[in-house]
Amino acid sequence: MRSLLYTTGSPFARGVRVVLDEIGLDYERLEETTTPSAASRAEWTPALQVPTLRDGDLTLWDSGVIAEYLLATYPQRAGDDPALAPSMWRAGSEWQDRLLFASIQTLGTAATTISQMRWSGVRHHGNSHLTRCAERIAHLIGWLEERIDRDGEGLFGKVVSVHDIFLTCHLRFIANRPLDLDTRLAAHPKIGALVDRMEDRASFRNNPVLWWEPGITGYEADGTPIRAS
Ligand SMILES: N[C@@H](CCC(=O)N[C@@H](CS)C(=O)NCC(=O)O)C(=O)O
Repeated sequence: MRSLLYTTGSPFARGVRVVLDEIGLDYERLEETTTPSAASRAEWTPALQVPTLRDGDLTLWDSGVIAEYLLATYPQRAGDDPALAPSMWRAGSEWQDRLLFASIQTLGTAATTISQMRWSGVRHHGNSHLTRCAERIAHLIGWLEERIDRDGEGLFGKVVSVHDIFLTCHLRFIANRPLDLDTRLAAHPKIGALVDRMEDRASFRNNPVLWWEPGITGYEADGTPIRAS
């Protein structure tokens, strides 16, 4: 059986869950709402991070590796029109596509670092490393905006790419937490339109991003946060 270990809020895990839906693959959902002990995570991965996928005898972690494996192993597509691209790297622009994806994941890491530190009591405004993370996000968004040709189209044009999926997950993660981070999507209309179009796909609606702040311990079936009393 295929299984995915993930936390409710992880944007990296949301990207993998969306890819699984776009391909139409069923899997056991091992969802965690809190971070378990290191020993428990280490049973899955020495990185102690989610998402981690088990598919038969194979255990994979790191969302980009998992997404590349899924696209390469399962050629079928069950998503909306336009369907998910056949691979993460287009013939003739492999290095540009790899650079794009690495930059999107760098944006995600900057956002989750700011988030993790916020819950440890360190806000980005008062910390030089986290301020640089926020500046990195702003610069990457500006750079990515230049890599989209038309409003609403993705980084691969009309085709839906894993890049579009992960960029949307990272930006919506930022929007759904009280991080004091403004992604200024009004000033980046092509990315703004792309995010709106992606969130409208069934694969995104099936894997919603939920509001989270300290004290939220779970969710009602409709996504309403449950707060510790
Ligand atoms: N490079 C990893 C990053 C994954 C990551 O940062 N996961 C976070 C959740 S968003 C995590 O597991 N954090 C728990 C921890 O660091 O202990 C990937 O792409 O999968």
